[in-house]
Amino acid sequence: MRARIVGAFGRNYLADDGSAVPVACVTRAKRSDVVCGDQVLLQPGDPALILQVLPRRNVLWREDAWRSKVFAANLDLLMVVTAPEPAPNLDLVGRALIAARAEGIDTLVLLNKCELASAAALRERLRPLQACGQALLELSAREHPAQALERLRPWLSERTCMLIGASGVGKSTLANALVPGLQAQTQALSEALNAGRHTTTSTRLWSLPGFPEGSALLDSPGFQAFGLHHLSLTQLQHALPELALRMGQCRFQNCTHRQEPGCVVREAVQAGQIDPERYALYLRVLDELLAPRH
Ligand SMILES: Nc1nc2c(ncn2[C@@H]2O[C@H](COP(=O)(O)OP(=O)(O)OP(=O)(O)O)[C@@H](O)[C@H]2O)c(=O)[nH]1
Ligand SMILES: [Mg+2]
Ligand SMILES: [Zn+2]
Repeated sequence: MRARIVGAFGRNYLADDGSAVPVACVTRAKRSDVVCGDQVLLQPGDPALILQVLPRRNVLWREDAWRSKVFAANLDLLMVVTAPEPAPNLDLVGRALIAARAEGIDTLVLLNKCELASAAALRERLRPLQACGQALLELSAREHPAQALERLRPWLSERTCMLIGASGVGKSTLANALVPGLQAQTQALSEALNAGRHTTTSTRLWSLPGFPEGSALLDSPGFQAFGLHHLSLTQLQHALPELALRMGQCRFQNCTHRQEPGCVVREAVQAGQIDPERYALYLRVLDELLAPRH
């Protein structure tokens, strides 16, 4: 029996096999990296047993010096959510975008809480990303949920779309605007685990009501770190649009854009054509790639 994983809680999973209610299932092994979005083969039972994970189209993951973590698989769109409050972390935003682009997953940046006066500063900081072609939408998930839905509609149709971002940026508020009733289903669990806080503790996949068949949304817990140790230098350079645009133009074919002579990337930084904050992000990730593994 074929099914799609829609919830992951340690060894316990929920899978959608086309019936009205998701089925509970487990893996045979104690540890596994089955994730939301995975297509699996199930052996019916109570709980059902995950026999096999079918080949993935793509997989979103992060890796630091000590461990790696898979977020989700088989995505069409990664929506990286940011907001003026709590204090935005553009390093995390940039890293999530790099991870998605390296896997060939389409990306969209969402500036949520756009009704706040403090959104102006964030809007300015995001301009360099837009200038090199990054798609970006402004929303107010809490104040204007219907408008948020209409702005996102063309992006979500017949795709599997994931919300990712720091804790408190409004991912679940937005998910609830897109999938009414979702809050009631997740809140009880979250409150039980977090003594009343609404923070999301596990990734869930929901089909989008009022959208064509095959439109799905994933909400995920906020994250604080996003290591990119697993990327190759070429993957990193292709995943940053500012660098990809200038591919092959430096004097040296294998230029790392750090201190080689005749480097068009450093020239562009000095000329103000590449944002210094984005170049600094590149250098930080580059240091991680080149660092020894443990
Ligand atoms: N002002 C304003 N507040 C918002 C908006 N959207 C969400 N919030 C508030 O931001 C806070 C955090 O929202 P959540 O949706 O729980 O954030 P989250 O990203 O899911 O957080 P985690 O689950 O911890 O990762 C809540 O108090 C929301 O009411 C918005 O558009 N404007
Ligand atoms: Mg949440
Ligand atoms: Zn260079």
